[in-house]
Amino acid sequence: MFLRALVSAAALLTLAACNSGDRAPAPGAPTVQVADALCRPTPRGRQTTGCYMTLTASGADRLVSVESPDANIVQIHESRMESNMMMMQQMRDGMPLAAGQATALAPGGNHLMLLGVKEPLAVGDTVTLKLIFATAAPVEVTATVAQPVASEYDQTTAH
Ligand SMILES: [Cu+2]
Repeated sequence: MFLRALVSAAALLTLAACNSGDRAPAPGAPTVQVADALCRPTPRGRQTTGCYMTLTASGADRLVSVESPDANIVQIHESRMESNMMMMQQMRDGMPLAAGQATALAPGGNHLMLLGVKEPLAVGDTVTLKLIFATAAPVEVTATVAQPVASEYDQTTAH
């Protein structure tokens, strides 16, 4: 009787250890879907470029930070008009994501900024981006290097 209790206690411990090592999200845990990830080619002689995509979170969340093996730093930027000039600045608290609603990172709006790109990026290359959220599990995406659909904004700035 005593031995049996010991054995089942050991089995429970093993199970607990397995569960804590397993990082799969619990059923019903929030997730973020990423679509149409794209980075611009790096302008000649520059190590900076912009990346765009569409994020849809299952529950209210926040894109907190982004990492890439292909750039030293990735920042989340917002664009705004100031005295007729398109200015951009880092969103230090990240970018909020409303539940079930597609949020675009797009030319002329919010975007990801790669700083210190390690190898020049040409059309057809890919960039690996790891998106880190406040609640959802991180998502790794492979962005294609391509020119985004032309917009007015494209004529005045590199991103
Ligand atoms: Cu920027």
